[in-house]
Amino acid sequence: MEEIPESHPRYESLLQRHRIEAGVDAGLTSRQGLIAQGRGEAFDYLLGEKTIPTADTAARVAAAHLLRADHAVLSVNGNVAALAPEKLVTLADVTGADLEVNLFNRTERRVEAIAEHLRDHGASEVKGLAADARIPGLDHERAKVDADGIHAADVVLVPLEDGDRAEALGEMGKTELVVDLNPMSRSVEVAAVPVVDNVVRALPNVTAHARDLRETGADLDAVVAEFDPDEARAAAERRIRQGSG
Ligand code: PTJ
Repeated sequence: MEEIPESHPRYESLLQRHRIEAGVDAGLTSRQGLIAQGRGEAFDYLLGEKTIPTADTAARVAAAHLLRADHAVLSVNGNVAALAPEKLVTLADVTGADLEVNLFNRTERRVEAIAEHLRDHGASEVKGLAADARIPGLDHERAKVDADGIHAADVVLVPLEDGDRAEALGEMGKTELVVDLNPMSRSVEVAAVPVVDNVVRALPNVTAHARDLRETGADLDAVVAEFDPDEARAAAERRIRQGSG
């Protein structure tokens, strides 16, 4: 990245690509993660590479859910670990949520590398290594979770993934907060709170809202009750299809 000046119009996007490439080289990110990043980039381009107003509202509602949860967990895959490790750790600190590595292309080596990467960025505890419980109804590696982590959580934040685990977690009665740039993805469709935004913008935004909600003593139940996820999804789709919404 040294040769690309910060003034380059695509600097942020190129930086994210670089982080994903470095994540693959470091054994954090799967090679499929490169493809997922390309898909995300295309949606981000269409969204104007900025947080649209309804994504900001959803980020505030996600913060309210994390703050009022009995037990919240931030699920971590190889892409978000490469893109935003310090942002995950800060969000977990501010909201009291646990961090748990949960992978689609799971290998023990990659789980351990991601946990270590998060600890290098300040995480005190990272779950996901025990994998001593299963999400019912899923027959792939993402079903493996910690009994005292995602399995026991009432609120789970799920950044960028495909949708079958999102659906299965919903069936377990958990509240799901999803961050994904594709408003038509299955995980966004089933989320209680769909944040249609790039994780690199959404995570610090949720953190900022959590700090603000706490400092102002906001009524968290009211923030949650007023939110309409269908409207958030529709607004993001309008923005992509028509450039407005
Ligand atoms: O690390 P693993 O093994 O758990 O695998 C992770 C990936 C991402 C490879 C796996 O979950 C996967 O294949 O996901 P999909 O089906 O490609 O879905 C990824 C979704 O994330 C797509 O809807 C993308 O639009 C979206 N996306 C990609 N990059 C970002 C993003 N959403 C938010 N922020 C991004 N930076």
